[in-house]
Amino acid sequence: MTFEHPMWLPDRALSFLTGLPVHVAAGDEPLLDTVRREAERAGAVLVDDPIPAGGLTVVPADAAAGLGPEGFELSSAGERTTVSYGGAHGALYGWFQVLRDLARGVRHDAPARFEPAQRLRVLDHWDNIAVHPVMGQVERGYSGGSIFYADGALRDDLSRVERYARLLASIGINAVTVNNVNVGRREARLLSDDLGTVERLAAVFRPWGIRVHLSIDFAAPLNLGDLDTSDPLDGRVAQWWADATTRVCTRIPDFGGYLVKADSEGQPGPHAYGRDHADGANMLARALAPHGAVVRWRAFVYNHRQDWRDRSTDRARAAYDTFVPLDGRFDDNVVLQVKYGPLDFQTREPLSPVIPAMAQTNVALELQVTQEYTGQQRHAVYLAPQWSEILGFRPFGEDRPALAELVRGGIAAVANVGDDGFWTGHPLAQANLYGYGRLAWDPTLDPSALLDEWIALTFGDDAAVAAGIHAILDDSWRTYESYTAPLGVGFMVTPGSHYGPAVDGYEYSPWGTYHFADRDGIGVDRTVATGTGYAGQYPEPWASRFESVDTVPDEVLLFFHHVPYTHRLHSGRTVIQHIYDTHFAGAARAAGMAAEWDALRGRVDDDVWMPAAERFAEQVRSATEWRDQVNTYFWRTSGIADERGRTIY
Ligand code: GCW
Repeated sequence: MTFEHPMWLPDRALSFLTGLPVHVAAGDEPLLDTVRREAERAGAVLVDDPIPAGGLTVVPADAAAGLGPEGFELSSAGERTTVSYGGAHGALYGWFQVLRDLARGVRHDAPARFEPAQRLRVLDHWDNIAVHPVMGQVERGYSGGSIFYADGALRDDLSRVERYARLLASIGINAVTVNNVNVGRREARLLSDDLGTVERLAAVFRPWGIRVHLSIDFAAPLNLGDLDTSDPLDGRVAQWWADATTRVCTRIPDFGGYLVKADSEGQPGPHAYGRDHADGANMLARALAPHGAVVRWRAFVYNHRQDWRDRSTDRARAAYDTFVPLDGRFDDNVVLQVKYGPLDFQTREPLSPVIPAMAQTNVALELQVTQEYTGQQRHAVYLAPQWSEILGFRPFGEDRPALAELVRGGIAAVANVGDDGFWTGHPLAQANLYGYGRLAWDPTLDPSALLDEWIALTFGDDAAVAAGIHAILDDSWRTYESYTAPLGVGFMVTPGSHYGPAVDGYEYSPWGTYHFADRDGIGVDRTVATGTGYAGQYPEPWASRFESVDTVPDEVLLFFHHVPYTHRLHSGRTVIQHIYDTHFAGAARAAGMAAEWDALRGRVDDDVWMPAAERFAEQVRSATEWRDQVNTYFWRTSGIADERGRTIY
């Protein structure tokens, strides 16, 4: 590969520091060395004592300031800016905050305090070492191959991984999982004879304050050929994991922990031995605890072999039914990792009821930065507004805590980076990685302001470019929603690839994702009164709000209710007219976005403009296809014409 885009950290961001005196407190913490190297790279003048009157000073904060190990305070007085850090991680994060501020002309005359809301801010890579016959090198990856692995092994040259680590540190990410949660036989060996791969990756991430995590095969004691069982309550199995974990942590003392997809979509788990998820998770947790590491156990568990004729099973209920009875049984270093919605990373879902229900468990929220169901990095879809809505949702009512305050186990997301020259396929998909890191640090940040921050750091200060890209991306998630599955009904994608429309693609499948459209109406009755009872998994006031068609928010109406096409939304439109109107408007808006990008030709570098322009053309084609298939399907099914007489096929 010849071309590599610098993302939001081009060297011009550093040039603000060229020639400036920088003082970094004495101390041999490796992360302070990283800050010193950053300063040298910027061409700053490193000075010891005395602390210079101008420039930048990076020093430990007074204990009285009460900063955590990753926190820092910034203040400017005259020509001097001071970073006071709680621990060396804070020094590194403070450094990058200074870069952001300098690039954007922000000053903190009154001291500003920065502290991450979550201790764990992790990106999970679904990268395989051996190329998977269907999923390829990266499962649900839309940015080329893996940045870690090629030709069946770890890459020899890890310099790109190092640049990636720096980018992640600059947005506050402090952990990375280096392999897919679907663990193949080859990848299972990362725990045994190929531990050297993990060790090398950990060495690259370490100077950037990033701990490495590993997805493990729950049946490894069996599959790696050492035992005839992987029963978590069998003493030999527990000992096997304790030994394996000690080996890992001896070679990687700052090892972060295991990520486990168990008894889910064919992955092995404790159920084979009649054990439950707490038995499985605690067994691993006990192996990890002496080393200060965690096990993240995924709550994405459901029956993926459902008979579509079976109306008594509701996939949306599965995680709650499985895990809530286990609340209180998980060890302290177990983190239950829950996808934001009860189904699967759809463009619009109600928030998973598991999160508010498990008060005695460390729950982590799982988001998807890779755009599996949101345009696969061919459509420009800025997801920070979705995440911000999720994080700000108040499950117990308006005057009670937001979701971000209920989550104590951290924030995780599936990564969107590969070996492609832009890192993220679509050049504008970089905004999602940036937005994720910043929101994981501070969930109260405004996504629209974050977008401007990212644009300024990435594209410089041409006001027309800034305004143009802002206009394209700011509302792009809602635009995508408007030309795809309507009103929270979900899953109208092509089976397998999950790209492009197939209204009935999953209707008669075993995956439990149905919309039940017929000539009279559409949607899934998940009420307590007449449906699957899912609405009752929420606390009040939401259980009642979702239960009634009168109070359910329009955007999730069809997730909770089966209604006639003539049902009138709060917006005043009927469901059928809403489908037509949003699909015409959405496809038109996609064309508008492409035109706005066109207008930036010559203002944005050609090597960025061109590949994005190709993707905008694909987005317009695909949005038109979505519009026509969805509108045609519902016109033919309902027989109700568009009030405005537009073309439907
Ligand atoms: O979203 C679905 C994906 C699978 C994925 C699974 C999961 C890793 O289609 O490819 O498998 O979720 O989250 O485990």
